[in-house]
Amino acid sequence: MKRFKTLLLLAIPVLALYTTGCKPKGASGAAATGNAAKAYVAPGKYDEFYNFVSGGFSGQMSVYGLPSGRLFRVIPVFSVDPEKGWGYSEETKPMLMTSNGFVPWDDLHHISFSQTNGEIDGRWSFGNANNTPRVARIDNKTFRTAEILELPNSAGNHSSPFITENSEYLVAGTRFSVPVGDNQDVPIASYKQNFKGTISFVSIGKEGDLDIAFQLLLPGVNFDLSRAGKGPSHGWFFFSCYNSEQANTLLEVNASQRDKDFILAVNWKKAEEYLKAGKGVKQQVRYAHNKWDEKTHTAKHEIRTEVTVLDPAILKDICYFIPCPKSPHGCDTDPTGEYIVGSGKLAAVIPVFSFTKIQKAIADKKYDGDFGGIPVINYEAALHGEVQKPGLGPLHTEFDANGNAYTSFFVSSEIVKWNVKELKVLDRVPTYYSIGHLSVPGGDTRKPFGKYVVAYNKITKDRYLPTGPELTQSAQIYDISGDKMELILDFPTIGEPHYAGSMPASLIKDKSQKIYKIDENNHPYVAKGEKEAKVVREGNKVHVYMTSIRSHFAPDNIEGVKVGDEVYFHVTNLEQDWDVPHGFAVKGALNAELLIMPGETSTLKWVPEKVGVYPIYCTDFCSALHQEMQGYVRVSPA
Ligand code: CUK
Ligand code: CUA
Repeated sequence: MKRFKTLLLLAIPVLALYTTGCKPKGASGAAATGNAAKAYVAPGKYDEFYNFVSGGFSGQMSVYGLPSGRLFRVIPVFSVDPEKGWGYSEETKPMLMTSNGFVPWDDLHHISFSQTNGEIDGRWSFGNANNTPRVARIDNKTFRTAEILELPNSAGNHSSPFITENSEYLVAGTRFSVPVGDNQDVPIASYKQNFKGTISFVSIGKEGDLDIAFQLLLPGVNFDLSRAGKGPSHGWFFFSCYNSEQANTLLEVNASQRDKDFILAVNWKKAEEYLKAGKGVKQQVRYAHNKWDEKTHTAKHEIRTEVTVLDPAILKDICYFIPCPKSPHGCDTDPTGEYIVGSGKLAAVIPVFSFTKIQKAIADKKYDGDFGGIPVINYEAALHGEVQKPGLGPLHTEFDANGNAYTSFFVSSEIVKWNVKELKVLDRVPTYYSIGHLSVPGGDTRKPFGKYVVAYNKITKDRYLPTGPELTQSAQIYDISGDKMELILDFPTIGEPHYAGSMPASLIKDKSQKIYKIDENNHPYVAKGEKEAKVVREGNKVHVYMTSIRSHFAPDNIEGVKVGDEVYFHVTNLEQDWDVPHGFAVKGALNAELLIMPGETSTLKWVPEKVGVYPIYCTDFCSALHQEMQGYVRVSPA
């Protein structure tokens, strides 16, 4: 408690800096030193990296160019997006189904990429839904969310998605511990007895398919962040966890009493052995699995009903706790796989653990008792060393290819570069302001590309033209190719950015999908040419098989629709050229637009409530005659 107070006191001058609006030295450094040229990508030229950024409470993922900071695309993931019809078209609605029904929003914090041999391979990106626990896989060919899997026995999927070095698993730890099993109606104050945390190991198939292989049942704590082991530590996972006090209210007095919380080390290869040996317990639970089908251009939603749970308090050699100073947040493994960096938000040092020492401590049973039946490894026995006085409020760490680490400091608002082996601080640079995550291209893999570190900030304050009470969220790019980090660009982001990842453009750009072949379109309501355009009535359902091509719809005048009918506009875009989507909207429809990619079919459902003649039109400027791309629907009395 005392230590915490001192830290707070230290933090006050730094915080005061923000509230007085005084600019720290170097705030306009980029322009002054001409560093902006390093972020300059000439018009018509491509960026070197794709930068995928979490959209925080927007629930989406956005894609930027690095180093230009130019926004290329917002990929709708967990939230509806009327601009793209995501969650509005009949084809995409199933993607947002959960065991609780249709959920139109979530909170996406972390990004990860598929890997082969510990290197980014460019196939897929993954994101987490923090609120209604889910994980998503994005197909990097189409920049579209291809799969969403709900996680049962989880409450707040913050600690996710983290990928093993050959994409064997996507791993997800629950943020909130909750009662697990049949009896959910227990007093909140019975946290210690009844609340459990879980970690889900989701297998990733050859085609990317997500499937819960097993879950680990753990004592009630909050899992925060995690990284897979790599190289020598492949087969292990490391999670930060806080609230080892097991308090059910996280006021400082409760949850930050302890001098140390934990890092949880998980031997998942061992867990696999137990699973094979039939030591798992099957549990009946309901969770959604939603998958996009490229052939029918439609998502399928199913409810799955079973998971297998392993209990590491009984199966002794899967899990180990390692003490870690004060409210660990980030937990990162370096490119060699030997060092594990813990970042206590309220700690004054950065502890670095050694995988070799952890193994030895386990072999020699250097334990300080147990926590919920899981051994607690002695701190010193696992420790490689501590970085002394690095800054205030360490959060997250990324790495370059030269043995250096870059840690974000929320409270002192800076990035600190330090040497992993020697634990020596090498450089520090201010961020504007209060950085959360940071990201080096490949900086969480065995092969970091270095070059840049991007800061994702929590407070924007005076960096942009005022826009009312809230300013844009913001990121900053620093050149790290020299000894000194240099700020080269500020750029705004969508939603609150948490983690982000970057990969060389060469991994994706030539594989990027340009069109869908109309001959291969197996949508049940496709019209492969204007000759197939038609209106079919089935009871009170009206199916309009519609085509769109520059610059008309067929049919474009529709009659015979009655008030209260369910009208389905199945619009097929006949175009076979890159970047020629057509849009579709109906006046007054309680829905969004459709944006239909070349060769694809999308469906808008409309139940007209009033007699009238309703205009329809294409929303996406597609040719000189785009404005002529229109029509009418006549609605007659029922
Ligand atoms: S958290 Cu946002 S700053 Cu959700 Cu990864 Cu650390
Ligand atoms: Cu089609 Cu505008």
